[in-house]
Amino acid sequence: MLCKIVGIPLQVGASQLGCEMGPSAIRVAGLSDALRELGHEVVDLGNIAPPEPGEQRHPNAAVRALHEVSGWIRATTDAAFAASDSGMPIFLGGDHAIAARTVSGMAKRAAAKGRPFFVLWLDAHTDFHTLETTVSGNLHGTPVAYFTGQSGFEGYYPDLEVPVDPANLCVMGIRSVDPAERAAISRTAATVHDMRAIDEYGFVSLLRSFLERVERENGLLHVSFDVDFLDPSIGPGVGTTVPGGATFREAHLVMEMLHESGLVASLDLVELNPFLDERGRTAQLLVDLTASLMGRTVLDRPTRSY
Ligand code: NNH
Ligand code: MN
Ligand code: MN
Ligand code: MN
Repeated sequence: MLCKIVGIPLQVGASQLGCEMGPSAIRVAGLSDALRELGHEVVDLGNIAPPEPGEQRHPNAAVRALHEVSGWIRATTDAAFAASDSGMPIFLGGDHAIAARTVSGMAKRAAAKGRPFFVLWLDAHTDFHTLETTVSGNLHGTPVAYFTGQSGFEGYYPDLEVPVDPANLCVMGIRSVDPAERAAISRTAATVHDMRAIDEYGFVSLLRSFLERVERENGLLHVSFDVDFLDPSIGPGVGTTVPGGATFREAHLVMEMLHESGLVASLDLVELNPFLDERGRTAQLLVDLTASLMGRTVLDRPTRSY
């Protein structure tokens, strides 16, 4: 497989600065070599360039860094669409606001190929705020609402060419949802598995049903991996740690199942904050998890488990 690495060092969508170092840390932790060891071809396209400075205001006075975030995501969609012409793009964030447009760029690609498009969102948070409902004003809390076509982004974020059908969205790992997001996402057809559901049914059965659907419909799957999906004990390098996240083995199992499915078309690795990391261990774990997603196994597995 041809893997295309694209860095998007946006950090002002989060309150804690430092995500702009994320792409560098993931590169230093050895992403390209890990992929090459698995037999993949790797092209590192570098980082996309920052937008022109400027300012834009929103009636919700809490909203922070609107011009900068919308500038980055404007640039990102073209990069995502271009990178996905062949091979598998791996987008290195940067805070999660970049997914507003990695996802919509990939949705545009799927539409161009005439394939249905699905998103697996691995996160402690649903990121389903609009510009009106965000209370923190941190725009990394908005990408899912944007790319599923919720209203209120018009004139602020770039126009959405191909919205993602919420019915094709599966969110896993959830354990921190603000009241407005909770109300809004429950009005959609999105599948949302909070940690309670995962404790009760396990990742395997929940993920299996989603992957079976993607396969049945011949879909293209984008995976958006927020570091805070992980339990803070194994992934401390993130600004928004929430206790009770995926364990080391659960996270690897998710990635291994994704590999076996053969359905993943693109990946975001976001919210890594190297300033908060401990001797690079979170960056290293992201590289190892990506290796699992791209085919690293302990032993050969003749049959697939999902
Ligand atoms: N919902 C909160 C907010 O909007 C938290 C969002 N933070 C994240 N999302 N890290 O993944 O501020
Ligand atoms: Mn997120
Ligand atoms: Mn999160
Ligand atoms: Mn936040």
